[in-house]
Amino acid sequence: MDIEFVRSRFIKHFDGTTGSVYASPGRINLIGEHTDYNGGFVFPGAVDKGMMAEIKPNGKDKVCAYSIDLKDYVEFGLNEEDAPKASWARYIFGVCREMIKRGVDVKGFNTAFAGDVPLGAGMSSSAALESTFAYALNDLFGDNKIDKFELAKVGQATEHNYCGVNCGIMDQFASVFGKAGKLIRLDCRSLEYQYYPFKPDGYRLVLVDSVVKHELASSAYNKRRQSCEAVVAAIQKNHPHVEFLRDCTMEMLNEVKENVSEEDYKRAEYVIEEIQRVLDVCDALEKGDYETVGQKMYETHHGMSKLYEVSCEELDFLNDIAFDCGVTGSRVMGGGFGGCTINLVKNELYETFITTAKERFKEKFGRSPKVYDVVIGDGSRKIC
Ligand code: GAF
Repeated sequence: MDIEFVRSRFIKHFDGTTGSVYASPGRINLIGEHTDYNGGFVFPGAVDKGMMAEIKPNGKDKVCAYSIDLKDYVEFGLNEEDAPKASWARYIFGVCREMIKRGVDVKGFNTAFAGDVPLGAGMSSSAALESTFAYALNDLFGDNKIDKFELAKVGQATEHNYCGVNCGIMDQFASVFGKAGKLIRLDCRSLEYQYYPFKPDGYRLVLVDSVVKHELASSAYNKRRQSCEAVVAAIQKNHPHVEFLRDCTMEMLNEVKENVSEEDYKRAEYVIEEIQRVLDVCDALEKGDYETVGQKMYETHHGMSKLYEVSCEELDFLNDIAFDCGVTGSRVMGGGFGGCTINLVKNELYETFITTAKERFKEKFGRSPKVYDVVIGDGSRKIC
């Protein structure tokens, strides 16, 4: 993301002066989908693409926000009843409100922002936006008294309270805590985390974007979470210590098979298996065993498609192409219902895979998928 680009738009749109510039990244996730809100493990990393905002206190009691990419301008006050209608502005409004709730004396400001993380690709552009503003408001109005864990929670609470998505903590955590060249193994219950160097010798990590974004993805996402909670409630009757699906075994799930719907059973089966897969992949990565990493990725795709049912025709097709081309690992990434597959590809297969994926996808769906090479980058920061 080019700072001069954002700065020039800020100057042009406002009073000709400059403010401070902040940035936060989107994320990839090697493995561990829909495990975060089940108290499980995830294995994400920040990317070198994200959101950047120039911000300057304006001495007024309102926020004046300009989305450079959408060429849209919104003003809003800082009280609860001032929530803007534009969905992009609700992210900024939500972050302001959540910071105020945590005792930060947020005042009015001008801001212009832009992003280079692809929208709707499952790379979490919304978390990048939330983290950028949480980090900035903490610096500008909060003497940096809010710690990084809480900044991630501010973004998550924004999704819950202002955007209608009951997401887990993975995206915001990866955006705030990202480190160049490192994946993060995160325990989503305790928020204990470890950085894993990620430089797979002889392989490339590449995203293939189906450019599909399904309507109703948020309500379908929330419904998945409800299914998991329903199963936990059933298991708790026999096992009161159980807090999340993370605490459940397949034996426990089978004990309540007759008491939960077939659909909820499948959802829980996927989550229990997926949490174990994250741990297996971490072990495999430590041994440099990329074949196992790849095999687990395919298993995740199968589970997301057949049990959790968050894949779609286009993503299943891309996964099949990867398999046919001999790609080591491939799966749908992020919440699902569209977006990208993440692929672990041997260097020598890269060109063949990308060419084949583009050709076959175009033949079937009449348009080309987009391709992004993954570079693992740094988390939230002040640029200047
Ligand atoms: C979305 C959510 F925001 C995350 O919290 C996570 O649940 C992910 O979907 C699926 O793993 O990105």
